[in-house]
Amino acid sequence: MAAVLGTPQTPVVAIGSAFIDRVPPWLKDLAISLFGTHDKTALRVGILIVVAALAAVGGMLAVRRYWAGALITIALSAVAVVAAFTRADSGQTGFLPSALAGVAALLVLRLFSRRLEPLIDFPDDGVSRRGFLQLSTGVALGSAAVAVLGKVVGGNRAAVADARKQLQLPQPPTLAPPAGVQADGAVPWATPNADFYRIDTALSVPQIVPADWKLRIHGMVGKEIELNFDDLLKRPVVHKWVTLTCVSNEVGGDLIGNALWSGVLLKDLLQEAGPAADADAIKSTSKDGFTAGTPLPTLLDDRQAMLAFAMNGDPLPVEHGFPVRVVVPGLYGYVSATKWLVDIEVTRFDQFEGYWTPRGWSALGPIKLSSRIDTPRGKKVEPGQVTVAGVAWDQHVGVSKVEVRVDGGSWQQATLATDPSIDTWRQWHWSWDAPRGNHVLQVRAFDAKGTPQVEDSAPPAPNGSTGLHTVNVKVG
Ligand SMILES: Nc1nc2c(c(=O)[nH]1)N[C@H]1C(S)=C(S)[C@@H](COP(=O)(O)O)O[C@H]1N2
Ligand SMILES: [Mo]
Repeated sequence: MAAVLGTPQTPVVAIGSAFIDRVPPWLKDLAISLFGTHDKTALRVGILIVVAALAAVGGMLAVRRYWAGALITIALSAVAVVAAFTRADSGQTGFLPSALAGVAALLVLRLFSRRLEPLIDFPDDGVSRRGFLQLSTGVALGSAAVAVLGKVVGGNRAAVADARKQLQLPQPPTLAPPAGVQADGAVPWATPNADFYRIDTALSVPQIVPADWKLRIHGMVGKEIELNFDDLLKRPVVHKWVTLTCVSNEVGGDLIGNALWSGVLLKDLLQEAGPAADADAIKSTSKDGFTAGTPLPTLLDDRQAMLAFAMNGDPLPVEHGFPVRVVVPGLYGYVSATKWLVDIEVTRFDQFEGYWTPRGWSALGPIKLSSRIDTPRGKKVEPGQVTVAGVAWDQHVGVSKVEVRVDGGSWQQATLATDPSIDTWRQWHWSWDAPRGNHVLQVRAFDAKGTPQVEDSAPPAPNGSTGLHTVNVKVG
């Protein structure tokens, strides 16, 4: 139904999205730590279970008292309709799937309760039984037909997938990682798109064909700019390795990935627009109403913040922001990396709040210096020479040293791999003469100025976790 109407707001998506907009930070963290990047699947399944249970109760009530079942049905669809109305990407018709689903449910309920009533009083009546079975089959076939129609008419998704496949984008000179960046035993220095962590509030991913994409840069500027996808591609293109990190990443976590991004410098576009002298931020907005507040200086300095359209040489995957997203080295994603970007307002931090700020997260989100052990992890190793390796990162500051210690002993210096710039993670390895027994490995990194990472444990909220990654290893 939602597909026929060309809106992402199916009843489950509407309720789920409104729910996501309202969860407190601790619940978001809990969901991510329980389900990882499958948190959205878990939410969908959860909503379906709750709705199915309520519908079953409604159905049972309706056999004897139609109005009681009808009331539950109306309440359920009302929740979905209200939820749909609160969504930025709802448009004029966003409430319709939920409303129509409610009407259909009422109709089915009415038909079923009529057929079931005689069956309860006369359980052996063959005619009533046949009637009931026919009705059940009819309703099942009808639902299946609507679902198939939805898939066929839901061409938006297919059209976007198709447009993405057809797209010819300027290619980087090479996709190969620079020499010497990979440490043996650490994760791949370049994260394949398919393995790149995904975090966003979008239960149904916004679908934008490049031909429809438009960006407006406005607000406190001398000259408003509006550009479409072709205009964007006509501008000088940069290719740059940047490591993206989520503020919700726990110590040792995997909400971090490194990719070769291709795009257009925000610095050039913003300078063309001419920000007012007292502007200090941009508010970037996505198609589905997510917003990020980013300090203007991080977009105007030499770090090459960009409007990215490609990731590791491919058009952005749809779930990573197709066709255009923001990438700002050094800042957590929630304050910078807006996917499905449609609007940039030049403004001041005292005039607005980004999506996560009123939900318990800091307005500013520079990435914190951190380090992680990738190997050995979770498996027994043989006594003798054991490779300990991992990654460390302090984007746009740089990592100068990494140390490892065993069982709380003295810190040992690890060997650093090279880094092409201060905007990517830096890999390291250390050779450990491992004795038999159970041991504890820890890692710490130092930034470019020689300052060590914060050892005290802090949770992700409000502005990023701290603490030492600690790994237990069984040797022998
Ligand atoms: N439209 C939109 N963009 C978004 C978000 C979002 O919820 N909606 N989440 C941000 C957050 S919190 C992070 S960490 C990065 C993650 O980008 P990725 O999914 O491509 O790894 O996207 C950012 N951009
Ligand atoms: Mo994030």
